Formats: sequence, C-alpha cells, structure tokens
Amino acid sequence: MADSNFVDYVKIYCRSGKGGRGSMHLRHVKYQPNGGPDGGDGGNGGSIYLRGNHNYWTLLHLKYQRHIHAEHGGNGGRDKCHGTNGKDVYIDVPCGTVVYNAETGKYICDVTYDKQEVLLLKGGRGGLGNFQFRTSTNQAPRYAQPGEPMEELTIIMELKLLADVGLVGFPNAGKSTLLSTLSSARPKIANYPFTTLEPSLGIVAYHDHKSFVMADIPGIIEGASSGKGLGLRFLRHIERNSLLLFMVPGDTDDIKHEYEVLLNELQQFNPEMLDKHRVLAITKSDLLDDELIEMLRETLPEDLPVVFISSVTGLGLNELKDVLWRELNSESNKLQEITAEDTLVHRDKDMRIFAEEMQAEDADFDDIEFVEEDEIEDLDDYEYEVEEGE
Ligand SMILES: Nc1nc2c(ncn2[C@@H]2O[C@H](COP(=O)(O)OP(=O)(O)OP(=O)(O)O)[C@@H](O)[C@H]2O)c(=O)[nH]1
Ligand SMILES: [Mg+2]
Repeated sequence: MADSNFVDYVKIYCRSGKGGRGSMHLRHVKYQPNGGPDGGDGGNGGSIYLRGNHNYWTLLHLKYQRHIHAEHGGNGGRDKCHGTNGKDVYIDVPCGTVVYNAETGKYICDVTYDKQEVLLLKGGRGGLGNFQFRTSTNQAPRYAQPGEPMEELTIIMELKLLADVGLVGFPNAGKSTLLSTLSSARPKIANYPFTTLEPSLGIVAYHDHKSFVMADIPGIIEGASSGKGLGLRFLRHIERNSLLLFMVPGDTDDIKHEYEVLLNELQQFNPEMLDKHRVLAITKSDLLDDELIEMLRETLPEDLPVVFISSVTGLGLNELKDVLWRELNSESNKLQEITAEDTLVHRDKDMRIFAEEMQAEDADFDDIEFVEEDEIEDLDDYEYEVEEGE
C-alpha cells in the first residue's frame, strides 16, 4: 500500500500566520517638534482554508506535504504605515474529504462540493498602532498592541468517496467483475480473495444518458470490525453512498446468513449504515439452474429487492440497473440531501484504532517534527522603542 496512488488519509501540521504588531512611533520631523503619534497597525496573519476541487480524486498531492504554514502579518511602521497582510493558504482537497483533529480525533469539518471553502485556521489579527490610541488627554500614547497569536493544529484528512451505489460483499463475490461489466472502470479481477486492495469508482450508464456512480471496495469478512482481513478501513468509502448493493455468490451455502454477517459488520462500523437503502444481488447465477433459483428464492431475506445476476452471461444485469435506478430515485431515498452538506454524521475517530492503522500504513508518520521556520517571539518581551525621526 505504501507506494499506492490511492491515498485516502494524510496527517498535516497546519499553522496560520500571527498578526503583525502595531507600531509605537512618535513623529519627529523638522519644524514639527510635537508631531504626535503616527505608529501604523500591524497586518493580519494569513488564514488556512480548505477548498473542494473536483479535479482531485485522492489526497496523493498532500501525502508528502507535512507542514502547511500561512504567512505572518507584517509589523506596522512609522507614518501610519499598515503592515502587510499575510497571504492566505488554500489547501485543495477532493470532494468528500473529512477533517479530524489528529490529537483528539474530534471531527472538525468536511468538504463535499467543488469550490467549497472552509476556514480551518484563522490568522491572528494585526495589533493597532499608537496612532489609534490618541485621545485629547493622551496625545502621545507610548504603547501599541501586539498582533494576535497564530493558531496551530495537526489534522487528519480522510477521503470518503462520493458515489451513489456502494458494493458490499465478501472477498471473491464478484464485485470488481460487476463494476467492470457495467462501467468502463477496469479494477483487477482474479479468483482469489482480496484481489481488490483499494477502492475504485465507475460510472454506470443508464437509459437516456442517465448515469450513476458505483464504488467497488475491498471485500469484508466476518470479524472485520475487530480488524480481520483488511478491516473496516475502506467502509468509509461507502458511508456516503445512498444505496448499498450487497453481493453474495449464488453457490454460497447459506445466502441469508452471509447477508446478515455483512449487515452486522456494517452496523459495527457505523449504525447509520443500516438506514441506507439496500439491494441484494445473488452473483454468479450462471452456476445455478432455474430450479435451484426458484428454490433459493424461498430462503432469501424479504425486506429488500433481490436480483439474480451473472456478470459472465449478462443475466439480470438490466434488471439490476432498473432496480438500482428505482431505489436511487425513490421518494424515501433522498439522494440530493445525502450528498448535500451536513446530512452525514461523522463520528469522531477512535485514535487508538487509528494509530494502529497508521502504523501499519506508514510507520514514519509518527516522527513528524514540528520545526518552526521563524521562532515565535514571546509576546511578553515586546518592547517598544521610540524611533527617532530626523
Ligand atoms: N461464473 C462466474 N464467475 C464470476 C462471476 N463474476 C465473477 N466471477 C469470478 O469470481 C472471481 C472473483 O471475482 P472478483 O470480481 O475479483 O471478486 P471481488 O468481489 O472483487 O473480490 P475481492 O476484490 O477479492 O473482494 C473471479 O475469478 C471472477 O471471474 C459470474 O457472474 N459468474
Ligand atoms: Mg475486487
């Protein structure tokens, strides 16, 4: 996984800019002995924003970028000179990125649509210069404000792919085969478990130029919620899907049981997963004859639509697309709302589990050192010298 191009989480240290300090300066020019205060304000520090960008599909571009700093505000100067404002930094992320606090695991924000901007860290405000403090009774204030301090935060960004239909099944169930038959995606297919190690998306064309997006994720096995197999790490990619397509091979001994195991694992991951619409596909039906199909129908769960399909012969694929389309657009399945902001409740991360995942994934994430480019000045030590003019 280490050199894979599919990067779905990164850890980054972010720091906004501090505000520039206000200047404390008294005007001294020829023939104007009491020029009065003319210290300008400090500039504002730069802020850090996240910006949705639909040209990105993964967080790969951020993988090796471990520090992101915004510029500090410039200090105010004599002659009421305002300090320069620090430049803001925009971090472009793919739509579907969720941000957590790396220390506590607390959910911070998510970015779901193109050009969406979310303020992550606000830059410090610049301090006021002494010019601003002049009053009738204090005509030469010998003080100015320091700038506000910067903010810093280590964040974890996680990508949760945005797709309409998510495929859920044990390894070898034929998920990738289905995706490659229905769309032009070409995931790896082979007759052994865990062929798929990273999620992929495909666009499925439907009648009249309509289409929907399908996400293939690695297989889930019993006990995945306690870390077996590839664990539940990839389940977050189907968390946002409005519809889940369960896939169980037709030659399985107990189809209903296998379906329930999958359901249970999803529930362990996030109980809200069970609120989604579900469809069950019995795959590899070319291995079954009509009589067997009729017999199996009796034993299947009744609370969801069931379709017998075969990616090899094409059996049931059109029916499957019809069912998926109908479910996606049904009244109670409010696709629009699910993709809109704030409808998905992101649970805070359990940092204990996360640390293990990270260790397995990329061991050297832990030894990030936070080296400051420019040392922070201790605000208490601020001294304002009266600058002498000519
Ligand atoms: N007979 C038959 N075989 C199928 C069908 N669909 C898939 N297969 C075979 O099943 C095996 C597994 O298919 P994959 O698509 O790789 O399965 P998967 O669910 O993606 O598996 P993982 O990625 O390991 O989770 C392959 O050898 C496919 O050729 C089908 O409809 N009929
Ligand atoms: Mg696969």
